[in-house]
Amino acid sequence: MHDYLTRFNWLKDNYESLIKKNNQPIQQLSGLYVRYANPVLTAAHTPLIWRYDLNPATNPYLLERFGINAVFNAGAIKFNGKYLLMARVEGTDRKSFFAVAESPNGIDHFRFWDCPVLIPSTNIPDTNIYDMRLVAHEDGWIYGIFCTERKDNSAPEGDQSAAIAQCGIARTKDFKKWERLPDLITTSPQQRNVVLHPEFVNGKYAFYTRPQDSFIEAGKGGGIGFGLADDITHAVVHKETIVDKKIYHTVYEAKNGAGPAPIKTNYGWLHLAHGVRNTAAGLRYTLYMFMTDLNDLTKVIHKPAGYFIAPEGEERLGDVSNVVFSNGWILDDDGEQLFIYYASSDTRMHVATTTLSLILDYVLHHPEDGFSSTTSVQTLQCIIEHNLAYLNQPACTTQHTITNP
Ligand code: M1P
Repeated sequence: MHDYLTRFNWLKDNYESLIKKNNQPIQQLSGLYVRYANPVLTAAHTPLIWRYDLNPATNPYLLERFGINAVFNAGAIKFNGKYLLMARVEGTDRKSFFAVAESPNGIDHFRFWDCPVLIPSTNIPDTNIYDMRLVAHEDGWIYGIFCTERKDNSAPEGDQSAAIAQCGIARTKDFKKWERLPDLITTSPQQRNVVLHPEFVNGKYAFYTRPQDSFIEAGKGGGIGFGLADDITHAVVHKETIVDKKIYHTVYEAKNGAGPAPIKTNYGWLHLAHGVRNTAAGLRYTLYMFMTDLNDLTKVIHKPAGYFIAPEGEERLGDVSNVVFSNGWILDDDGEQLFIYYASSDTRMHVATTTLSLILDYVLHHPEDGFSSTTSVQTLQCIIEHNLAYLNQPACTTQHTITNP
């Protein structure tokens, strides 16, 4: 009993000091956002009452009875004055589930609610569910749009990893009671990273999709798609239009996917997305932004070149290294303060804070990608000439003219 109590107090003290730890801002050279010293959620943030049987009669050694491997890819929303993250919690058994963690300020002191979320199944049970986007739709419901994964029964018996990914849809008013709706139906074999647009479009529900040929490969799906459905209770998208396509030799050459639901601004709909490129060390996931037209949601009107957030430091390491992924952000009630929640390497959650004014300046004025080394140098030359003129310095003098051999 003595050992039990010592261990219990040690666990409790560690847990409470982790939850109560204040987060410290870290300025970034880019000036685009502020990172924070500590992740906002990790496996160690999950409640002790999930992981341990606390009764010394049934667990005299106070062993963990339910292991948590990682907490990542969280949806986000402000609800009743609190910043909520709908985290993807992954057990050591590899199954993911959803759980709500709440913070009073959005940057630290995130504490999980006592019970995880039990999402009802459709008549084809999910094997694994993950990556929920939370969308407060103008129809009055809060939707949870997530990926549901089931075994691919057409795969040969020897292949126990083939899966089919589709878009699951559930809705709630209080985050406690959830109504499951039928999965989204599209013409593509698989779907992941589907997001619901927060407003009706011509009286219909609008979805950002990610058509894909197989479980891992986006293949000829092309990029981030867009489609309309008449009825959310039997959502069918008959036509997907590619809004933001994969492009050779960019940070979204291999695949891309929508992040959280876009934010409406005076200039257009602001999108955060992830882009995936190939490297000799495997895939690298970074986050990028673009803006679509207020009247034509399929038209990209601004798109800064390159990534907005890439994995840095400890973010680069984890279960799936070299990954940042975001499916949640919160624009605060003042319409200005922006909290960007992102996961690193499929392991933990972070926050970056910024303002809408600053992000609009970035999206509207950061140079676009010219898709070649030459255009990158030309862009750079324009910036340098502009600076030299401003500083009353002579224009670049060391340029070489390339002559034909
Ligand atoms: O492992 C990185 C990410 O891979 C998937 O994203 P995508 O479908 O774009 O490749 C998702 O499974 C995501 O959960 C994961 O973080």
